[in-house]
Amino acid sequence: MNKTFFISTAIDYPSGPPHLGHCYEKICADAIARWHRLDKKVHFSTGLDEHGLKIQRSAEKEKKSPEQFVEEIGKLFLQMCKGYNISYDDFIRTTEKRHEKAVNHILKSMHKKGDIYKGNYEGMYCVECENYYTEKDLVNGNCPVHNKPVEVIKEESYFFRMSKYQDKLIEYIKKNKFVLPEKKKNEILNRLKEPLKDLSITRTSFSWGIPFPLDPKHIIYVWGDALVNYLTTIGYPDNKYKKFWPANIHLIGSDIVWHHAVVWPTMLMSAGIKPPKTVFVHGFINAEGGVKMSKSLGNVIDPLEIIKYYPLDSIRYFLLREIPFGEDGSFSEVKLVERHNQELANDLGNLLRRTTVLIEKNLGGKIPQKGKDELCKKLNLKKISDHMEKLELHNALSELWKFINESNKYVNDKEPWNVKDKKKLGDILYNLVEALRLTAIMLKPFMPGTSEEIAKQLGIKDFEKQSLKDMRYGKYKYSSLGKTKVLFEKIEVIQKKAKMEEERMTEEHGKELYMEDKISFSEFQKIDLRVGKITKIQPHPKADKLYILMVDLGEGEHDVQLVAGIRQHYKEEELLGKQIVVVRNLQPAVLRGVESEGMLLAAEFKGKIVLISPEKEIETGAKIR
Ligand code: ME8
Repeated sequence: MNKTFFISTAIDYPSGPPHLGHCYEKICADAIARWHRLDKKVHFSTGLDEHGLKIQRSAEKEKKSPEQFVEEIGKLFLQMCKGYNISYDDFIRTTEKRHEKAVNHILKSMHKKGDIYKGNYEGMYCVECENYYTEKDLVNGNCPVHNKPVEVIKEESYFFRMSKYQDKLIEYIKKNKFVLPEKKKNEILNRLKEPLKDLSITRTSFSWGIPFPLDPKHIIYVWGDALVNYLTTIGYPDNKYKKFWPANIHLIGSDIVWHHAVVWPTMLMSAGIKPPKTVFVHGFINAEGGVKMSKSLGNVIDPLEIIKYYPLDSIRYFLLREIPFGEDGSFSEVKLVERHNQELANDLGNLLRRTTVLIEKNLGGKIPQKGKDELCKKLNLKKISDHMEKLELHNALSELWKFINESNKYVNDKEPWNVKDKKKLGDILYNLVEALRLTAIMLKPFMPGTSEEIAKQLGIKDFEKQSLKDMRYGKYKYSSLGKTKVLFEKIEVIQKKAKMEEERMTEEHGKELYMEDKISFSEFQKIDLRVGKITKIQPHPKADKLYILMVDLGEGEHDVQLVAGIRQHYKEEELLGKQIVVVRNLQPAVLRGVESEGMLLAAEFKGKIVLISPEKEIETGAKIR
């Protein structure tokens, strides 16, 4: 195995717990890494992007140091990787010393090239995406990605002469399969029709980052720090990094293409390092019904939660098979259960079960001798490999399932239960065992646990060593079956999670009696009521009954804006710091030109208005039940 392959995921912001989008990216990268491990030496990196203002502010809100904050949230990301069988070779954190060394080294190389100069930055910044914006980029004055107000920054800064590399970059993008899928490449080339601006790469107004080596009162811009992780993980600046560089694939989501397709390769060009071979942009995972996951809608899917309800490999299989790789998709429990029951329990599970039961019953568990290949020749390995090369993971799986279904058809056609001739029966069963072994090798990237379980039941020793070279009929010498059992139990209840939730509610709140004019408890539960703390008050410029309030709901990154008609009942100083009750999941509304992201609760009697507050101080964001 002299060939090498390096794949990375983005490194996640540990500003809150991981969501299914983070998990999806890692599962896809894991499948690709495991595929290439079948015939190459692979380095697969993932990790955490721990610096920057977004993290600093999230920590402040929790009254924790950034170090303590990232340590705690970081554990959840590690737990997710373990739970989903993510076979990373390195989990890199940008607060590590080795990373600081790599960042300093590359920035010094860029400086030596004359590509870093001091200036003043004046412009807008969105902390949520840690990104600079110009007036032209904004949508209704807000960040185009998060639809939230941007901050105006004016500070001394060092700049990277990114503009110098515009032509070279365009040529590189045009000549290579650098940005994939094709439509993302075209989007970037379109944006590059405008002159490229130099990039502000240092900040002075906060401290949570790596000091800029040439002027330590500056902190390196979080992206200038984060992108370098791809070199740190393979040993840069030590020469050994060249074993895995240029990276084969940086796998990322669609909101960070610019950083990877423009900022990163130009930084590398400046430092005299080759750009990566491919930046592959996967799609976004939405919640049930295609709705974007968001904290305010309360529909963020927690990977550590769903794994309590569904088998790990069923979730992996569903995500890899259901969503065409490179396109957006939705998580749906109904579809997951359908695929689990049909493709995993019926197609694959029954194939194994039928085969092993027939061997146990007729041959006392002893696997017969090799006969004539009537089945394995139907497995189109070339097609699966081509799909994997083209990163069509969903098509690779669907091709494999064609073979699994061919194998089921073979059982039905041959009717081994009616075959009396021992030699003939042995030939059929051997062919099925071989078909299952080849299937298990092909499943290694996608469903590693299931693949091992099949091999165990077939009594295959050293299965971890089997790879593409073993994808030949008759290559393995069997003895007897291992312990056999059902591979996938069917999930009888669709939306198992919803069902379990219903059971929990009945347990806690009793069984409901139906009355026409009443709402059910679950209907009531849809209203997300939270305790919030008023952090800022402004009179509405166009309405003298209204205040514009900023309210901290304990969501870490930002306060929500409410417009409330209480100006004639409360003075500003009575409100500041007060805890109130907020309806968090109300559709946003615009009141006299100002957006309100929720509603506060108040009692009203004959024109008198009194705010509803918790009886005692409690953590902001506490749920009202
Ligand atoms: O962007 N579906 O971190 P991040 C699929 N620290 N993928 C999603 C997703 C969703 N709903 N939401 C986010 C950062 N992602 C930076 C990266 S790399 C040098 C620095 C993807 O935690 C997102 O596109 O916001 C990105 O690839 C990854 O999750 C981490 O996002």
